[in-house]
Amino acid sequence: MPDETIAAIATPLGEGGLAVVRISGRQALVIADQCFSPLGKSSQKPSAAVSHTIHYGRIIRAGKTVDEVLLAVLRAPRTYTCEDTVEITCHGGILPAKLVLEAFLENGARLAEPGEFTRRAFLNGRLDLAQAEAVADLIHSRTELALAAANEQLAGKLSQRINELRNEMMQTLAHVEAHIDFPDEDIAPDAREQLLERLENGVKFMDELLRSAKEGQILRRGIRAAIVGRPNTGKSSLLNQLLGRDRAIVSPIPGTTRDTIEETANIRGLPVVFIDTAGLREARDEIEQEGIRRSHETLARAEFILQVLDASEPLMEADEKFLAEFASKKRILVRNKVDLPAKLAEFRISNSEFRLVDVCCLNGQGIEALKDAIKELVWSGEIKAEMLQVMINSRHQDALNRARAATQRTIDALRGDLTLELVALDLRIAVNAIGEIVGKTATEDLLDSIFSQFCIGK
Ligand SMILES: Nc1nc2c(ncn2[C@@H]2O[C@H](COP(=O)(O)OP(=O)(O)OP(=O)(O)O)[C@@H](O)[C@H]2O)c(=O)[nH]1
Ligand SMILES: [Mg+2]
Repeated sequence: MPDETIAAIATPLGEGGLAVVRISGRQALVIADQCFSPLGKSSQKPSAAVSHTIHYGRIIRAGKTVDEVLLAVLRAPRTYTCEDTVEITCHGGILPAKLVLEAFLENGARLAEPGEFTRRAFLNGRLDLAQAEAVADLIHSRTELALAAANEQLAGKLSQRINELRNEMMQTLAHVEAHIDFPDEDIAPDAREQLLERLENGVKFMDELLRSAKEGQILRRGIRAAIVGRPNTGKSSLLNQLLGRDRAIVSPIPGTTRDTIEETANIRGLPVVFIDTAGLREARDEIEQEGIRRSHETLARAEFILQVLDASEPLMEADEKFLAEFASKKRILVRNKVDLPAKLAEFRISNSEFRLVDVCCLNGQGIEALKDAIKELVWSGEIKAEMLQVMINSRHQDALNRARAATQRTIDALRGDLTLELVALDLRIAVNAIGEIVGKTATEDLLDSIFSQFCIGK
């Protein structure tokens, strides 16, 4: 149990209606007593108050009133951190919250590090590591689907499966180790078969979890899509249509977009980061040259592309060049301006699969079909509720890959009749790697790297 009492502003810094300052630790109530002067009959000093009650009063600092506030008293262990906690709701705006925080710090609290409240929740056993990560996912989620997945993980769905897997592996390990202690008895052939079967089931289960990694990443950080094509084909108009607002400048002058423009849209529940780029052609000046260089860079980093063609113009040499050039990319061809007389003849692209969607970015025709096509390209098949229950992140993926490799080595060692010490060694590596996911085996460095990604006050 850490001794220090920590405090931080829990709301974003800026002007708003309300702000929340939070303090947690052994001295939380005592420190709050020093700063809080209750107003009205039913309000009390924090240390005299019953748990889970709210009190109206003033925060006093250096003899002066800082703000009128509501103060919530939350006594251990039924709190976020499992420690005594006080939450002050003061007026929004940077200064009131800052001064309330100052008052706490001057009376013995220490400024919390990013994620330190959640870290304490983890250290005090209220959340495991996968659940703590889900808190960050929840805060950062950009679509309802991502939120649903974060909520499932916070509720412990992933942890439950990981713990089951770990328990299975530990039992197997215990079995193997028992035989190391009694070297005279070798593992009987049928017992050996049972162990192998268990281990193989473990590998199968890990593979199942690993398959969710791609979807998990998409939901967490979104997927990047570059909008590319010749100048004036309607790339910026397409970006605006997909976002449902006028984000990028649109004009009939070719070469309007110079810099790349990046915005996230919710496409059928998936966060997609669209990047509008400068039209690709021989650059006319230095700025355009830089813009086109950035277009190519964006293209290289994108996970898929929307290649825009102008239906009112014949296929140009440049189009053909790009059609061939981007053949290795996942892509959707977007034939824009279908409201105008069609000049773009049917075309073929050798050795490349693609989808073609007709749209009109002036009136929005075809945009819904394009969204379906994007969803289908990114996430083939239905998005099922069960899938959201386990969406591993890249850290889990890394740990599972190590666990899988070690389990496979265990299987090979057991089959190859290697000494049981060697079998146990790899099996222990696997158990530890699985344990990392929920934090059963976690180093300080690992915790630092996870919690440093949190915001202050969480
Ligand atoms: N008729 C018609 N005009 C369109 C359509 N979509 C875009 N335009 C027009 O085409 C012109 C170019 O559109 P932009 O969106 O600026 O094209 P862009 O590809 O971003 O152009 P650059 O940034 O110069 O590369 C504008 O005048 C748009 O109004 C469409 O579906 N139909
Ligand atoms: Mg543009």
